[in-house]
Amino acid sequence: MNEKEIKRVSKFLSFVLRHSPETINLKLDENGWANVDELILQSKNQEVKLDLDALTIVVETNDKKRFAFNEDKTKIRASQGHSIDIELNLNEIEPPDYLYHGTVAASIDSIKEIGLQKMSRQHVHLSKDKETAIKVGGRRGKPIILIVAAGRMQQEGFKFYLSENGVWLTNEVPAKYIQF
Ligand code: HQG
Repeated sequence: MNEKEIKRVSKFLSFVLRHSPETINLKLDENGWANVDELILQSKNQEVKLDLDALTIVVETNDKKRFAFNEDKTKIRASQGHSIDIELNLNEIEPPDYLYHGTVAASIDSIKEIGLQKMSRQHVHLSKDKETAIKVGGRRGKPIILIVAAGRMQQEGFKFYLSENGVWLTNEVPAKYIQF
C-alpha cells in the first residue's frame, strides 16, 4: 500500500469508527470496538479495499496511531476523536503543567467568552507540545496556539485523560485557564 492508499483507508476508518458506523451497517460495542470480520464484510461495497493486511498496515503505520486492535486482533477501534457516544474507559491521569491547543482566528472571540468546548466530539483535545498543536490548528487555516494551564485546572478539580495514542482529553477548558 502506498501513502495515498493508507490515507484513504484511514479516512474511511475515521468516518465509520468515530462518527457513522451505521452508514455501512456496522455495530460498535459500548467501548467503540468493531468486529474486524464484520468491518471487512460491511466494507465490501465501499470504495476502499479492506482486508486484514490493509487494516494492520493502517494500525501500525498511521502517523497518529488513530486506531488500535484488541489483543487477538479480532476487534478494532479508534483511540479518540469520536462524535458518537461510546465509553473509552480512560483512566484519569495527572497532566503536565501546560498543554496546547491549536485553533484559528475565527474561533478566538467565542473561546475567550465560553472557553474551549467539545464542539461535536466527546472531549476537548489538547496536545503535549506546540508542534502538534500547530498541525491540529493548521487543518483549519493559519494556526493560533493557546496555552492551557492544565496543572492548575487539575488542582482545581478538572479531570484529564490520555488517549492510547497520546492525545490529552478533558471535558472543557474555561477561559480563565487559557493564555491567548
Ligand atoms: C474550536 C484531529 C468556537 C476548536 C486532531 C477547534 C485532534 C471552538 C474546533 C482532533 C470553541 C473543534 C481534534 C468555542 C473549541 N468556540 N470554537 N468555544 N471551543 N473550538 O476537530 O481540537 O486527525 O473537533 O479550537 O489531531 O481541532 O482526526 O477539534 O478548531 O486530535 O485524528 O472548534 O482531531 O485528529 O474541532 O481536533 P475538532 P480539534 P485526527
